[in-house]
Amino acid sequence: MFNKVLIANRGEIALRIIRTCKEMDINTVAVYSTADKDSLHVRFADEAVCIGPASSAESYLNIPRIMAAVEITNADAVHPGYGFLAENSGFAEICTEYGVKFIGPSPEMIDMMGDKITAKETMVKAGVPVVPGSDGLLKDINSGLKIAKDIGYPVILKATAGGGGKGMRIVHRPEEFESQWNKARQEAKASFGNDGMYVEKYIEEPRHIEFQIIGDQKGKVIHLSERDCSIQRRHQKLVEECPSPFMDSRLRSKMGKAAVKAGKSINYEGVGTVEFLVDKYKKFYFMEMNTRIQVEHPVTEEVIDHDLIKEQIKVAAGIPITGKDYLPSMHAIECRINAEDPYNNFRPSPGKITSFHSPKGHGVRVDTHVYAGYTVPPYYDSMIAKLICRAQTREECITKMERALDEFVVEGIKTTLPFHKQLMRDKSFREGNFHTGFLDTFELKPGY
Ligand code: MV4
Repeated sequence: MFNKVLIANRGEIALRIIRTCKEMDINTVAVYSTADKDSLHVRFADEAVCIGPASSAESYLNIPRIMAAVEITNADAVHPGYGFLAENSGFAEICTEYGVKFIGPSPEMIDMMGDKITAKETMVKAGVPVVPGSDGLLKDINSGLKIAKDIGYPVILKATAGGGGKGMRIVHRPEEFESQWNKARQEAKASFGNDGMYVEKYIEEPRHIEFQIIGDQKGKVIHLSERDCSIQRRHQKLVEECPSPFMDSRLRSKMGKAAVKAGKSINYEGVGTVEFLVDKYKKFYFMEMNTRIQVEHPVTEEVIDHDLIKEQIKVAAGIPITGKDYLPSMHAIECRINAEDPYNNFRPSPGKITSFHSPKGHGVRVDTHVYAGYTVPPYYDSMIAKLICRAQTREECITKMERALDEFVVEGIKTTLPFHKQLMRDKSFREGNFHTGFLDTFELKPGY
């Protein structure tokens, strides 16, 4: 097992990783920017190294500074968390060159899944269902138009370097193709420096259902059930849950097998997420694979009752997986509490938290790095807490979430708490009747 893990991240996930390391008797090193000097991850780690000023580029994204912290503290592993350098293959490679374990998959695996066309081609070869569309990169606009005609409109143009919605355009009619093609390419070029595009049949009103997988160094891969992440706004997830209200045991078995097949075909090592689109006929299609621990991992932890960070560290240290696929034995829902004003287009609302009281009680979990008196800096993402509830049934889980949201007090800044309170009372949400476009027509009313 590792002796000392450096956590190349901040906020709640840095704290989350430190907690598990403590329980595993592993020493921890926090790195922090000057803006985070009062953060709990700095206080709770065994050692802490300041790596630069507030800007991410000069701190949490700065590989030479992080490697300097690795060197002076003599850490033998690096946990990247999510975001920042978690899917940066160059960082994974440099860690390996330094002789420290990058807790995650190999650089090659990160690159293979980071390029969406390569990822899709790999899944086709493995026999995982994908959305009908172009075979690889589109050579020019005319080949795109021809494929669109063959598969039928609407279609969706996607950037191979994309993900998370950037460089993506829906095309409803052939007349729109050229303008959407130009817009998508421009956006991809500006965002990723790569304007390679592919085209797919557009799946209308899909669910986003992802499977958690874990692979060990011996080639064993298992799945740990799904998470429904259809409640999103502008490609930012706000609520995740397991089981998906859309799931049945037959579909779970089929999708779980496909997710494991996806992982096995590439000899996947570490925790990963296989994202699928599921249409109204319950047909499912591979969308993307994430090669990191995700924000919403606690939902899975609550329903299978295992510490995913611990399992992730164990496989990184070469310990084989012993169990088999895990099925949910409870219901769990996570609400992301962001420092944003839901009444003003979810505008960021950084600043000093003057009072903070987090909900407690049976089946209630809060993952957070903030406290009364803490100042939310404006430089990083706006999530300040994750509220996770679990209960025997979805009904009870929603009821518990309503109770917990009512107990949650955050003063001094605006938060997404009112949004979640209204969502939990929404008829369609309660009936499990929603898809990825659900929030496009959701109107926040005053009084929450
Ligand atoms: C799609 C799609 C419909 N059809 N692909 C959004 C981000 C990126 N991961 C892929 N995305 C989508 N791909 C086809 N062929 C709809 C979306 C999509 C979406 C997917 C998951 C969650 C929220 C979404 C919101 C809008 C569009």
